Amino acid sequence: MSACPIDHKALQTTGCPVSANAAAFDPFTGPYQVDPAASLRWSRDEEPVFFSPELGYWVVTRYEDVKAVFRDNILFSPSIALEKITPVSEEATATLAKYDYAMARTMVNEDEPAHMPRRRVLMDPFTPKELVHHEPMVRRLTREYVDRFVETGRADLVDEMLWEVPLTVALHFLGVPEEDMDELRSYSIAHTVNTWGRPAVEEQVAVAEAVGKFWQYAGKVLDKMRKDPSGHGWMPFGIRVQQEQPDVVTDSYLHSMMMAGIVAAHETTANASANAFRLLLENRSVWEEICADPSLIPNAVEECLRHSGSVAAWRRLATDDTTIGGVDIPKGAKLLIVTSSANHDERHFDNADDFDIRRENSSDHLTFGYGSHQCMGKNLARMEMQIFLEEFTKRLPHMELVPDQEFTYLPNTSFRGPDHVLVQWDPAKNPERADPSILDDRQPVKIGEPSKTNISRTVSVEAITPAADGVVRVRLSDPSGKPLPKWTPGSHVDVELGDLSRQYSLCSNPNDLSHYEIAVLEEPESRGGSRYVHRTLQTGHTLKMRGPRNHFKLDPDAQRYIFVAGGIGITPVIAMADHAKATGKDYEIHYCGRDVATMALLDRLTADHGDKVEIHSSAAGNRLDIPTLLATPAPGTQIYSCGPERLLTALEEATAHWPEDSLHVEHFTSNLATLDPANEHAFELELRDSGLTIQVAADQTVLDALRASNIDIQSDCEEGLCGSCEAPVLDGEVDHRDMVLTKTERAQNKSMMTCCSRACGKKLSLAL
Ligand code: FMN
Repeated sequence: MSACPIDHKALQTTGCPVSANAAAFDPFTGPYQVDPAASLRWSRDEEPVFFSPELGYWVVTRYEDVKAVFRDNILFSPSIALEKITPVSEEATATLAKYDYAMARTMVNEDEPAHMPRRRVLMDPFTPKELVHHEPMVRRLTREYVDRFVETGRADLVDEMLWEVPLTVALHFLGVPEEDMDELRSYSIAHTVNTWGRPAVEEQVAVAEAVGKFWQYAGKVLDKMRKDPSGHGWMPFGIRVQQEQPDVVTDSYLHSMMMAGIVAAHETTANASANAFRLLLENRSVWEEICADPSLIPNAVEECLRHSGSVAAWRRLATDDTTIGGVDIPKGAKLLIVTSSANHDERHFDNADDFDIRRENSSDHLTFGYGSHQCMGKNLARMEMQIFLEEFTKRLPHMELVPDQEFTYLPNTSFRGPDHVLVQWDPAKNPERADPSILDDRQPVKIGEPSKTNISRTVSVEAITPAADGVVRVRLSDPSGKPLPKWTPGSHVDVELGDLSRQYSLCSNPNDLSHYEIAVLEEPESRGGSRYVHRTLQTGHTLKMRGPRNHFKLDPDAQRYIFVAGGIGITPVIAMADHAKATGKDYEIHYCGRDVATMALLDRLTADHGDKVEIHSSAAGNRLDIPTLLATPAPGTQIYSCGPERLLTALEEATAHWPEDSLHVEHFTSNLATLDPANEHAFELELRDSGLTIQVAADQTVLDALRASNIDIQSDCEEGLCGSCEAPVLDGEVDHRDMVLTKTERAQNKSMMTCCSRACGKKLSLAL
């Protein structure tokens, strides 16, 4: 038990200000071991940063605070990340010494300025282009292990597969020769207990023995590799780098790196996979969904990592007096940053306790850490988990958890996964018995963060009805009658039409989730999407749909709204007007079109909004006089418009003298030209949170350059329309080319759309 670090004299309080909950916090037993996120809900709500006298650590539990600690690796040193959380007995220390155990700093716990130069030179084998080469090995191992038990009807997924495959993958990735794999495998577990657990005194010596042997054996294997470092794998790569840059990658560094690399790649993935299977099988309908549609697997993996990650908490040391979430933290304070709690923070994840594989921001989870120390192997782990799930959903979709089993966990603060996951199935129902060709199906692995493009749901076309000349209304619903996700006015969905993906605004009633409605205009110059809706799509068909997403949100605080729609741009506007009416707001609608026969939703608009609507048809000669409408700025009034470019430009001009950001527009089309390297210049991208500087070539987008460097960033339309790939800008002038940011947002230069915008000058700095 550590002394309370609070200076009571200075505070002039009597008693210790550690709250009862904080005093009772014990990460080694009870609720934290059962469910760390749930056990700290009180903290997220009431005391997000607290001192634990039991642990001697300050505990940080909210998303933004945990991320802020990860972001600053100088103020919050990683040096204690691998420190033994329970002091080691003298006997155990002597045992480790017997083996010359000299685990030094590794990537995980190394301070600057040493850390980043090493990380940079050792990163290459982890980039997507290199990882692709490991995919066949992961597939082969997964297939072999499942083959062993697929006909038996019962297995312990951990003992029979999930423990060994990630370890073997890790050993292959490191380049360890096959003949040395078995021995290294046997030592690996001891390390976790040694570092993160609370072994009893008598256990400590046994653990130290195994750790010492692990250390020695790793040294032997390394020596062998040194004799011929030409092979694939991270260690031979490291040895080659060492030959060129011996000051950056030292001898002792390689030895520590080998041992830490095995642990880092092995247990995290084994535990994460075990957690994922438990979670998915406990949520049977989700399991069935991914069996039916394996394209959902990449995001399901991400949501499993968020909801039930294998790294429950991590550690940092405050190198100066500071504050976290408004709480004073003294220099020298040790911090337990509880990523599993951050991942369930309602302030960042809506309905955070729900397990939702279509969640758009699942991949914001902090299970891999964040910033300059983010897990280098994250994409290898993602690949393994995707392949495991693909194999099981294909071969054992009928597998279920053995009922009433009790899940146990190795008591430790940081690594979390069940010791056993028992499953059973009827081998007579194995799909491969009836159709062995299913074994040949391959789901593409998504290396890197899954983009939103993967998160789709199937919807049925309930009805297609004419809505005006050239416009149809399409009614969509869930095939099993489940309610569709909630949405807000201004939202759109992305719909797959043949090989194309197109966005359509929702124009039905957001309170009725039994169906969605969209209205689609057949474009005379259609690239295929709207033509497909009009000519191929039929009632009873199913479609893949993603979203809803909203980049055209109604400001709930506006006193008054002016809605201006041009043609098919009425779709988001009508939903906004419905909302304004329902919430008793003052509003007016101006609906402009060529002639009334082509104007969709007119009946509904006039029926529901009566005298609030003005129809402007050029055929009837009553065009909207925009300059007159907007002649007098009205503070508190917000203008929302969607329609053809010339309408939006006219509105922009007419509101130049209005308060900033009075006008909100949504573009249906992009006028983004394709990237022409002859007219572009290369520039440098500084990624401050990651401590990296990368180059963006003239023929490359910022998004491409980020992906190639293993930076997680989402994207969807990749033509500057949807806003998914936004990144925060710290420095440098952005050449904005998107259709999403407002003029003020552009001028503020605080964010950019990485799919299309570039640097005006030679350099941009981003908060990534
Ligand atoms: N087109 C429509 O006909 N109705 C809509 O409600 C609609 N909403 C859109 C919402 C957003 C956010 C965006 C970016 C576009 C929207 N579009 C809408 C345009 C379509 O996505 C698509 O570009 C159009 O149907 C033409 O596609 P095509 O050239 O493949 O036929």
